[in-house]
Parts: sequence; structure tokens; C-alpha cells
Amino acid sequence: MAYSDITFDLNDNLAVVTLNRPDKLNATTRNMHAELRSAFDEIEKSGARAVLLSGAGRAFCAGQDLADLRMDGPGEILELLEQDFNPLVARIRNLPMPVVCAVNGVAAGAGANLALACDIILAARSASFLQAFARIGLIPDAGGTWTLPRQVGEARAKGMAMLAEPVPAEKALEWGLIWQLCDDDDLMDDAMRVASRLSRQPTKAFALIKQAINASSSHGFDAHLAVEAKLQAEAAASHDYDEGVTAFLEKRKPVFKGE
Ligand code: LHQ
Repeated sequence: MAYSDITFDLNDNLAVVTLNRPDKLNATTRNMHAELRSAFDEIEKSGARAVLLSGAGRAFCAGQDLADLRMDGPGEILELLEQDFNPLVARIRNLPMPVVCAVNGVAAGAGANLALACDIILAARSASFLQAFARIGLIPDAGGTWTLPRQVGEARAKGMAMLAEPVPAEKALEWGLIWQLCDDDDLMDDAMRVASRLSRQPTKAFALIKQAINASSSHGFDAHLAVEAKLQAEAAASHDYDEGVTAFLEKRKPVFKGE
């Protein structure tokens, strides 16, 4: 597929996806979603072992393009969520490899929740997270009402959703929304370094880590121990487990294949 609303590169098992409508702060359109679906299809088929997601220009993503709406009622919103946003964030959370997000500027509306669906989030000092929805009479979607209370607690989740004020990257770090704060000029290099390192690590174990952590909120502790043990047994069946232990005993660096 030829891409116009995103750019997509795949090198050395690392897929780099960039939202690419900088004039509109990378607001999402139906076409951008179609391109993202195609890129993630390629990623899953290609044997890629990590993904880096970012935005072109001064923003990460301003959420749904509000000029790309028919405005003919709730059916349209449901359609956009069920066909575009929900499958995208669910796919990222369930993708069997790490997804690193470099938040290079404002992440607003569903754009903020797209970033928060990723596994390792780095943000530039000048970036911010804005649950803009209430400004237009909506509620946080694309997983926002699930993710926010878990990551920042109910008090901050409700404050973010109702007051709809930007949360600067530094505060996002303090609140546990993101993994790392970077100087603006260093963000892409830092994110590339993290993503590239992850692309050479035990991918199968990462997929199982995602599965275990995703599942943790639907069980109590005892039930989760059983789930965790089963996933750990899967990890122990991998080449990378054998290699990790052998390399440790031989006092050398492991060479992981992601299998
Ligand atoms: C935009 C947008 C935008 C179009 C900037 N659309 N053009 C799901 C399902 C179905 C329906 C509804 O929604 C959803 C999920 C959602 O995401 S709802 C939330 C949608 N997003 C927003 O409400 C955020 C809207 N944007 C803003 O509040 C501001 O642009 C922010 C705070 C992000 C940045 O402000 P500034 O830095 O002052 O930039 P700007 O406002 O001047 O924007 C620059 C350009 O980008 C401008 O275009 P122009 O042609 O005038 O230069 C904006 O119109 C355009 N733009 N966001 N979401």
C-alpha cells in the first residue's frame, strides 16, 4: 500500500510508524486509520520485533479530525470507534511485541489515548497530554476511561477528563503516565535507541509480559498467579530462555532470536 497520512519503515526487525498530517497536528482521518491497519498487517507478517510510533511536525496527534466528521449523530461516533479507534488501540495492546511511543508534542483526545495504549512511552519536555473530549461534549474514548484511572488514579483521571487541561510531560512522568522524559532534541534518538534495543531482545517473553499485564486487571491475586505460571511456562519453552540461561552460565552476552 502507498502511504500518505502515515510513513512506514521497516529495518532490522524494527518498524517505525509516523503519523504524517503535520499541518493538522496529525489528526486522524478514516484514511489514516486504513493506512495504520495496513501498516500493522505488514508488521505482523514481517517478523518485526518492535514498533516505534511517533508524529511528524510539532504534535504527536490531535485525535479525531473534527473536519472529517459527517456530524449526523451518534451512529457516526460508534462507527468510528468500533471500526477505527478501538481496533487500533486493542491491536497495539495485544501486539506480540513492544510498541514504543515517542510523544513529540501535544497528544490530544484520542491521540492522547493512542499514545497511552503503547507499552513504553517517552515524551519530549514540550509535549503534553490533553483529554480534550469534554471541550466538545464527549467523554474520553479509545480506552481512556479504562487506562487513566489505572495509571493515575481516579482523582487525576476525573480531573483530566472533566477539566480537559493539558498535562505537561513533566507532570505526566510524575503521575506515572509515561516511562521517560526527554529533551526535545534528544527524543527521537532516545526513542530509537530504546525501540532498537527492544527489537533485539526476547520478543516472545515481551509478548507474554504484555499478555500477563493485560490480564492482571481481570483477576484477583490468586487467580492471576495461575495465569502467570502458565505464561511463564510458555516463556520457558522458548529458544530465548535456553539462550539466556546458557549465555549467563557461559559468561557471555545472549543472542536472542525472539523465538
Ligand atoms: C485540527 C484538529 C482536529 C481537525 C488541530 N481536527 N483539525 C472519536 C470518535 C468520533 C468522533 C469524535 O472523536 C473521537 C475521538 C476524539 O479524538 S475527540 C477529540 C478531538 N480532538 C480535539 O478536540 C482536539 C482539537 N485540537 C485542539 O484543541 C488544538 O488544536 C490543540 C490543543 C491540540 C493544539 O492547539 P494549537 O497548538 O493552538 O494548534 P491549532 O489549534 O492552531 O491547530 C493547528 C491546526 O491543526 C489548525 O488548522 P489550521 O488550518 O487552522 O492551521 C487546527 O484546526 C488543526 N487541528 N486539531 N482534532
